[in-house]
Amino acid sequence: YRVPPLRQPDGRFTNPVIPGFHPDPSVCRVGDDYYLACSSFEYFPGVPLFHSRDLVHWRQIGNVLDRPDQLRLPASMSSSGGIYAPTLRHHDDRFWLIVTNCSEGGGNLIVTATDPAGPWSDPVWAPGVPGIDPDLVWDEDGTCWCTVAGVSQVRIDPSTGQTYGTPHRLWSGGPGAKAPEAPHLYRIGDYWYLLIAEGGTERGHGVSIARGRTPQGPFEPCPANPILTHRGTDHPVQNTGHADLVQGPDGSWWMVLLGVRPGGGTPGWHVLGRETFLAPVTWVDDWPVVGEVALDLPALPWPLSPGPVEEHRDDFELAELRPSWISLRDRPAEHCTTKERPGWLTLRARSGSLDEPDVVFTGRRQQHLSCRARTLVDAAKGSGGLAVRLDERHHYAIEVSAARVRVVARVGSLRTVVAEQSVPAGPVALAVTTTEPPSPHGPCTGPDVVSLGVEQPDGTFTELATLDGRYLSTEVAGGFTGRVIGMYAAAGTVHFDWFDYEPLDG
Ligand code: 6LW
Repeated sequence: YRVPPLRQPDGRFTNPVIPGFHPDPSVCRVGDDYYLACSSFEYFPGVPLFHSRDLVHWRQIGNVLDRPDQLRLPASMSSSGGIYAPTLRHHDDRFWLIVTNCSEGGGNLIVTATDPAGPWSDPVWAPGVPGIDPDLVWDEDGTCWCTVAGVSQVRIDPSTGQTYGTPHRLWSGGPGAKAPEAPHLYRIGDYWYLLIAEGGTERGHGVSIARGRTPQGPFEPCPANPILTHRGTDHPVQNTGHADLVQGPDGSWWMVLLGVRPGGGTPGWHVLGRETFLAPVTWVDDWPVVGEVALDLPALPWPLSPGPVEEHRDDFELAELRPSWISLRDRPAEHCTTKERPGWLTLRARSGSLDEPDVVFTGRRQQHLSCRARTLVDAAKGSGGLAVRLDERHHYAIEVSAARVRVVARVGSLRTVVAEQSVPAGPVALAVTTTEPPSPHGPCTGPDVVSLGVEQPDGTFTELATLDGRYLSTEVAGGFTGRVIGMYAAAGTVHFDWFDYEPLDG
């Protein structure tokens, strides 16, 4: 399923190419096909996997970690734990993905597949890998090197996870820059290139590069470092970093990277998480030069492959949920299933409210600044509803319980019922709309307005609350994720007949 990139009248495309909470992109090309993986943190299944033929239209074809024996996240885990920063590569007719499960009982793990849509193998654990953001690269004689944030490196047998020797420091990035991380190593022409992110994943984020004659270095930093950063600028895309390189169908070079789109005046709040952008790369004196991370990409000189567009409505008629659905922490059938009441999604509560890190919640990433989500909920045997979730401490929800509907807002340590009214017995249609505020300038304007309400049986909408979206932004909440809009069960068993997600901004 894919969200179409916006196409301008002159044929240009809109960045981000994968909107919404899709950070830490890692890309690989196999013939005419491109595959891209992202981080997924506290959600299950983990590591969304996308396919493209043109680098701008990406369709999610699965999730790499979609079985409990590949991904276990502890009940005590808080948001922004879990799965960080994969590297996806193709070698020896197989896809290899290495990633860190940062929660208790986790570590670095490697999975492989012949078809990236799955199934992926059981994990091989690599306890000798000395950090997060692991990268895999093979040199000419088949030796595999694993490079991690820091930046250090160890030799590894990726089929067993066994490492050899002591980790060896390769580079610490630019002088004074914090958090050298997200390394990727490539053999391009006569050099080995070590691409990293530095400056932290917030406004100071950037991309730097060094080159050497062997994968173990020594590495010479590029005199133009950082080769990409938007720090200190008023560019509409901020926090640019955590990149990976790939060649386009015509042999030109491109970078995928994460960036955010802050809105709402100064200082700016981003609400969709870190998104995947595309930028052109040229080479000067054997160093990469990154073009603008433009909101409008130039028309591309190769054929485009748009593919099918995601339907707005999911009727829950299929036995398996679409790959874009993500559940908090896990998805056992006793808590989340379409098989109990055919044509409905059934959620059975386990731990109460959205304030809990393991509330039963299944949603999809908010991918548009303006959008509308609706669902028809039958809460005759429980309570639950529709939520915009950033984390367990930041969410707005509209909940049905005992023929009453309530809007609940949680912001940090504050929790309040904002509105409440009775509803007729029977299923209730709930709706959430996010829209950009009328005036995007001035310090008092938030990035968006979130309105929550109910639809009456005659189709008219009753708005119960309108809330400032800034409190569900990463600048307020911190963390590494973005908004997810979805259904949850706070008590008992709750059924959802359908769920609509409709972009309103294009
Ligand atoms: C990731 C690090 C980063 O491990 O954020 O932006 C961390 N970069 O490389 C979590 O996504």
